[in-house]
Amino acid sequence: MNPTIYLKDYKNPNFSVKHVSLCFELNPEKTVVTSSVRYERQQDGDLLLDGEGLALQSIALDGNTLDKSQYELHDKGLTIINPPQSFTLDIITHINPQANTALEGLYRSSGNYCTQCEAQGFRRITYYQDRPDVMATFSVEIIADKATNPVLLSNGNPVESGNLDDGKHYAKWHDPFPKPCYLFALVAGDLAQVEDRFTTQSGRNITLQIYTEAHHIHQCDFAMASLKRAMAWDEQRFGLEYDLDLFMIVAVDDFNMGAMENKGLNIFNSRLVFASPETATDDDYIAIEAVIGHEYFHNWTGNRVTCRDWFQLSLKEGLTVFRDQEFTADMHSRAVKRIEDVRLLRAHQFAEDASPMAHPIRPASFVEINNFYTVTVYEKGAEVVRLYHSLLGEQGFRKGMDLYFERHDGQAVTTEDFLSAMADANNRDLSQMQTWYEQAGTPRLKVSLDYNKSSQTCTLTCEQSCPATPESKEKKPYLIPFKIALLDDSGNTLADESTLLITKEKQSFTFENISSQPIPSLLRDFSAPVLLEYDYSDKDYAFLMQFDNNAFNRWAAAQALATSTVLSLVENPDTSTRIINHAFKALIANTNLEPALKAKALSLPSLSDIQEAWLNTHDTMNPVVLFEAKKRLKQNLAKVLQAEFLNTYQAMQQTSDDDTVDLSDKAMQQRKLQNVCLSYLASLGSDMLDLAYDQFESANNMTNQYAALAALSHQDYPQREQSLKAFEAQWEGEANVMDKWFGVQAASSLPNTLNHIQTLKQHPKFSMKNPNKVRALIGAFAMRNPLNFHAEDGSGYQFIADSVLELDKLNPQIASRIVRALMDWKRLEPTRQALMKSALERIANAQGLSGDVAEIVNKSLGG
Ligand code: 7ML
Ligand code: ZN
Repeated sequence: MNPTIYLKDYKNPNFSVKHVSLCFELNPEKTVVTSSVRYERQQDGDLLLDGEGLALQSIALDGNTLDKSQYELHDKGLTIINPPQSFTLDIITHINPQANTALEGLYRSSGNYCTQCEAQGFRRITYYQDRPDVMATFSVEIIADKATNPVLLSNGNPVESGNLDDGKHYAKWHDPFPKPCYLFALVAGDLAQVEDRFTTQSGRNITLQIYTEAHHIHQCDFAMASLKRAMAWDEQRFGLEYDLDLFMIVAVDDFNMGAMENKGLNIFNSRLVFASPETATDDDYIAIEAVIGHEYFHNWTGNRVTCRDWFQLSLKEGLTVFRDQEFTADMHSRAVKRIEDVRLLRAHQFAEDASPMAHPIRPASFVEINNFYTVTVYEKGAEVVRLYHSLLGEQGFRKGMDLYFERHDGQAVTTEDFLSAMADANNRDLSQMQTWYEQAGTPRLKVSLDYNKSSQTCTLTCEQSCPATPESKEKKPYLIPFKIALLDDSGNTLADESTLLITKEKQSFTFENISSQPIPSLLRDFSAPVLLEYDYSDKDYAFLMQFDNNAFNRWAAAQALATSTVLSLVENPDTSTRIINHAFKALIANTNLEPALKAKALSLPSLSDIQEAWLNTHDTMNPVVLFEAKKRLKQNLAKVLQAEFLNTYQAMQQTSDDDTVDLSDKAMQQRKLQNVCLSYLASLGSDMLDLAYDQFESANNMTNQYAALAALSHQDYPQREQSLKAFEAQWEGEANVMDKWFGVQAASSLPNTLNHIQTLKQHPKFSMKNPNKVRALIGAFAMRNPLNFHAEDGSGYQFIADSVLELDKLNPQIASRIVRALMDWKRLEPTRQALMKSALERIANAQGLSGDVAEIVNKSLGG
């Protein structure tokens, strides 16, 4: 087992770096990396260089080859023993990009070279102090065969290029901004490009380029347009301008994550770049714009101001997610965006916070940092940044951001530095915000209302608590901005919207001149990442669904009503669904609601949401029972409201004479609602499936084609096979579309799905070495197929265990993502609990397990 690393043990590096010169002689199996680094002593001690999987060729200090007694070589790095005050270290290493299936460091994707260095990939390229608080300027020379690698890219500005002997050529790059090595990037290969330009608010001209394989270059226009919108938005909203003259994006097929913000040279998973209406869904379009924004925004929140150490990851990620959320909200519907973000948080982050992997947004310890790129660090981290925004307002938040950059540009800092900038810029004491960084677990906010008719006063009493989590049992109270309003029984406000500041464990707020018994609208816009507990009846939810003048809360009420109904159905299958039937009927009939909001409110809560709600009052659960109850509610609503769904389905259908696809927000919203209706209707089976089949046949865009295929995928329907075959034949040449094809089959609730997945693993387009394929087939089975994953014989768990063991040898990061599906065995009913635990134990006992997987497995098994 690898050692645990603690935040409290942080020490400054012994040496700072002035400048790094790198030279790469690229070769698939033996790339020669020459590094020349100027070091300066900052404090006593040896120079500790990280390095993994490197073949050391030579090492020289100020030109003199080091004697074996002057350094120590071990499997995690190299120690230079007591070197002088300042010196230059020259090191030559050999690496093998072709054999690199972990996709960390320098590797090959579709015959091209690319890198991924965050968090600790640079140590797989050369020996270096691989830590973000070591910042330096970089010069890079790349030498490669010209015919196979006409394009040679690195960070910063191109300096020089030319031809060499033997059909080789070279390019030199210089990045003038000091950066940590995790932002280093290199790309080489046979790539096409599109180019555009952007003029900054101060009048500087920036060249923008997107690179990818030639046959995809026509699918990069939307990404380019998104980039320009992101650049303009960051200037308008935050006054932040781009700093180099060149900004490049490269799209590759083999990538562990979504994308990476390397200085001046962002590298993207191709699924987050390529878009055409035939191949990308509307959701894909919105995601591409958001991620292009996210990586671009990192240039200031991450690159210009970076993290002192990896415990501070949320400093850059929480803040940058907040910024990309605001970007999308400003470009599209703010309410829809808020709903989507909260849905994601509640479905995945709340579950993580209740799991053995629960950790604060700033963890106090870790074994493998790659395991902490989590929904907690990212999404809860963004919620915590949003708390400052709620507390300080847009202007106060902006003042805090300005001071943060004024103080820390060019530095590697901590979350405390961010907190201080926000507090100092606004003359506020925000010290209680620190609790959000230090404690894990989702806070509970229990609220009760007391109305006094004679005094016309209403008192809200709020009690906060937080369940015990691995890092601590005792919890300090949080600072919670609690946005509320009080409504009368026709939806008029009795007390206008206000934000109550909760600071204590228990606190009361009294409102005057309240003329009738109010219905409270609580936690508006989800003003804090807490679990609200208030004793609403189903009738209250139905009322709020219709009359709350906060759009987010109307959605939240619909979700709560559906969850409450599902839980009642579990307890008693004969429970009346009259209230939700009526409420949904009124919802569909409401002509004032934009279609996307209607679609959101009609979408039933995720199973994960329902599970969390169930576990609020039970120790264990049977996911299959919860799934079946949700399915029954869906079918029941579809049956009762069939005419309404059908009418709306037809009303939302768009026709165009020339077969062009309308990508306006309005058209996207209509497709959203159309396909939510289709999903309800298809749940009824039989002739309703013809509707889906017709849509599949006639669709001219991926949104409708995919939604129809997904609707068919769960049904034993004569044309199901035929549709899947047609889709495969149409899209076998488009890797990212094939991922949808794999995914839709892996998520199918039909019996025998697991056998089918075994067959699909042999499909020529499937590869265990490609993370997108693994996520599409194996990830989808574990995450989006509760019925088959939780099969009563344990076959689903064993399949995931087999897959994890196979993957761990190729790509530990991906194996470690998949293994989390087995982590929550303690929450299952006894039979499944034992089966899942034994699958996990089989992994734990395997030889040569990676540190990545071992950390998750050990935490889950309580080691
Ligand atoms: C977040 C990323 C990583 C890991 C991208 C890798 C990143 C680290 C990188 C929001 C949108 C798209 C991708 C990600 C994400 C997990 C998620 N620095 O920029 O954060
Ligand atoms: Zn990021």
